[in-house]
Amino acid sequence: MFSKILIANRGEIALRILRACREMGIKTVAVHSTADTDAMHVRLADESVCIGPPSVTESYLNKRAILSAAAITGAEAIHPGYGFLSENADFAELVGEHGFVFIGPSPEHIRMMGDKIQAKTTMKKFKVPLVPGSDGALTDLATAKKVADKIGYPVLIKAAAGGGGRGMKVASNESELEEAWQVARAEAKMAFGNDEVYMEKYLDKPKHIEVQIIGDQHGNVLFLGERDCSLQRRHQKVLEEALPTCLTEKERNSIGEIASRAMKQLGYKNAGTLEFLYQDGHFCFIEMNTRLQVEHPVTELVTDVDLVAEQIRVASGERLNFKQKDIHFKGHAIECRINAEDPENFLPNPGKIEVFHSPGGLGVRLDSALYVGYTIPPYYDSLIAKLITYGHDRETAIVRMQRALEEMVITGVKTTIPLHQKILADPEFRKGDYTIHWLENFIEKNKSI
Ligand code: MV4
Repeated sequence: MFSKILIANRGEIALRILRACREMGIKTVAVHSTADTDAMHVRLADESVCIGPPSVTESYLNKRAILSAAAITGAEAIHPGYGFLSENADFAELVGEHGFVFIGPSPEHIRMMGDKIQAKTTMKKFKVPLVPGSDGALTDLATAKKVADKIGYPVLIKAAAGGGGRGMKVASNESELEEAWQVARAEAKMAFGNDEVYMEKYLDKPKHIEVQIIGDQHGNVLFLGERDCSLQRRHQKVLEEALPTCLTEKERNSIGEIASRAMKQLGYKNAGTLEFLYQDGHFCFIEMNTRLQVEHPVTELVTDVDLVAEQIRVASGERLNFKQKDIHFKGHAIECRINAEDPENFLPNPGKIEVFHSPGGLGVRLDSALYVGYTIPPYYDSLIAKLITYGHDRETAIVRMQRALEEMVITGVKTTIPLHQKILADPEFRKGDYTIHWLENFIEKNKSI
């Protein structure tokens, strides 16, 4: 096992990793920008190194500065958290070349899944169900038309280097196809420097269901259940749940077996998430995330597995602490992402925290790096807290979330707490059968009242 880990991140996820390290008896190194000198992750770490100015490109994305920090502190491994360098294959490779362990999958698997076409080709090979679409990249408009005729309109043109909703264009009929083709390619070229695109049938009312897996270096892969992440606004998740109540136990085990078998065949190591669209009882793989995700706590609460501890164990070469037969899904968990944003227009609202009262009690978890007197800098993501509740069923988790949100006090900055209260009180949300379009409609509807 490692004796010292460098955490190449900030905010709540840096604390999450620090806490796992502390419980495992591992020393921690924090890195920070000059804007984060007073940040909680710096205070809680055993050591800290300033890696650059506020701008992320010069600090949290500064590969050389992070590697230097690891070298001068004698860290043996680097945990990238999520965002920043977590899915940067070149960084994962550099980390290895410099004699450190990257706490995540291999650079090859990160690179493979970063290319959405390669990701789909790989999944197809391992018999994971896909959305009907082009077999690989589209080379020209004529082929695009043929594929669209075969699968039927509406279709989506997606960028191979895309993901997270960037570089996607819908065509409802043949006359819209040429423009969608041109625009998608031009946007992909601009955004990613790569104009490779592919086509999928457009699903009009799917749920976004993702499957959590983790693999060790001995060929073991665990399936840790699904999450329903359908509640998003502009491709930013707002509220997540585990397990999705739309799935029967049979469906859950079936997709779990498919995912873990595929990841075993691929030789995938560390934590990963397979993203699916789920519509009319069918799962269609769309993308894979090769990192720990923001919403991992809901999975931890329903499986009782410490995902970060397992990531560290498997990166050090140890075996997973659990066998599949040890995993028993229990209860229901919900996460509300609390952002320092105006709940009306979602504009970031950084500033100084005047009052902070943490909710608590049975079934309540708060992952946050906030403290009274802390000034949220304007340079980074606006996520300031993740409030997670657990109960023996969905209704209990919801009521507990409502109670916890009422207890929670944050003043000094505007937050998205009022939005969560509205969502949780909504009868349609309470039924639980929402799709990926529900939240944007809900926000629009609430504006006019
Ligand atoms: C789709 C889709 C409908 N049909 N693919 C958006 C982000 C990227 N991860 C994939 N996305 C979508 N792909 C097909 N074939 C609809 C979306 C989509 C979406 C997906 C998940 C969560 C929220 C979404 C919001 C809009 C569109």
